[in-house]
Parts: sequence; C-alpha cells; structure tokens
Amino acid sequence: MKNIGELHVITDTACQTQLTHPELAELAIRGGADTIQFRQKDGTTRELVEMAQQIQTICTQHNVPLIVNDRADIALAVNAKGAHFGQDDMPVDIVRKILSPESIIGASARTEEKILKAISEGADYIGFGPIFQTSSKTDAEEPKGLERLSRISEIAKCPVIAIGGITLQTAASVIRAGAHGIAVISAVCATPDPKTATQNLKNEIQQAKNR
Ligand code: TZP
Ligand code: MG
Repeated sequence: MKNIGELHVITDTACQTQLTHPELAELAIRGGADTIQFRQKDGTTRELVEMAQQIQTICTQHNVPLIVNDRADIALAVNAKGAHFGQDDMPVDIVRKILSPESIIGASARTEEKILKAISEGADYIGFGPIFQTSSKTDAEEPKGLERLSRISEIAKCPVIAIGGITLQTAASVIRAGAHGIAVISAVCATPDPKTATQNLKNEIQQAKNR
C-alpha cells in the first residue's frame, strides 16, 4: 500500500486573500503537513498550471507530496504526486490510464456503493465527508458525522481521509473514529497563523494515534 499522509492541507484563496497557494503550502509544510492538495475551482487552465507549478516547486523542495484536485492533466503536467476526484469527476480506472502506477489517486463519493467501486477501480485513499458543517465547499452535503465515518473506515480497506469542518477541537475525535487522517481548509488557511494551526492539528492527530 502507498504511503498516504495523515494531515492534508488544501490550499485555498477563497476563504482568505492574504496568502497565495504557494505561500500557504510553504507555511503548512513548515507546520508539519504531510500532503498538500491544490484545489482551485476558478481560473483558466493556464493559470491553474502556473499555480500548480509554483506549489509543486515548494513541495519538491520539502519532499512533500502534492495532490491536484479534479485535474489529472494538471497533475501530470507539473509532475505532482497524485490527484483527487469526486464522483462526478474522471473515474478512477480512467485516471489510472493517465497517471503512473506510483501516483496517488484519491477519490470521494457520496454513497457506500460508489466508494467501494472507486476502491475496486484502484483508488489509493478515500476522502469522506463533510464530517461536520462546512462553509468551504459551496455544494457540500449534510454533515455525515462520526458514526458514518467509522463505518466507512471499517469497510474501506484503504486509508480514509476525513474532511469537512474539522477543527483543532474535533481532529482527535475523527482519528479515534477510525480515519487514517484528515484534510482541512479553513482550520489552517483561514487562521492568522497557518503554520502554528498546522502544528497544533498535527499534535492532535499524533496524540489521538497515541504516538
Ligand atoms: N469536501 C468536502 S467538505 C470540503 C471539501 C473540499 C471542504 C473542507 O473545508 P473545511 O474548511 O476544512 O471545512
Ligand atoms: Mg472534484
């Protein structure tokens, strides 16, 4: 099984405008993020490639994997470690034809059936959420809660990364519910000190895993 990070920081310039994607990536990595995800819903392909390239440079310097949301072509173009897809995005088995076998492919889906299908098609990890209420995703579903997270973590047979409304106060409960790790936007990007926010989340995860 591939090495999947436990603290995925998704850089975001919608919840704050002070810091760019590469600046956020740098601060998060310095705080201990072990995966960076580039998720940018607006912009031309050219703009997205440029941004992804800049983040990839930071990630390469620190040897931290970059996952590109939604776009296998951009992941390939900038030599990112992987890419992440929702259930309306490119199917995982088709992504596998585009990205190398070593690439990390993450998938999220709304139903158990579709989650299991994504795994059988070769997803390396599952993103599951929103666990709690979130305002970072415009079309987010109702919160799924810790019980459903536990169930998915049991049946998934691959690492489950919990997402959605996770804060310093709830990170440990999510790990105890069975998640391999967490992915956050606002708990890092929308704080005055993203590096310290990341460090604190990292500590919570490690304590919850008893390390
Ligand atoms: N997918 C499900 S919830 C979510 C995404 C991208 C948003 C996560 O952002 P936050 O601020 O950590 O709730
Ligand atoms: Mg998507």
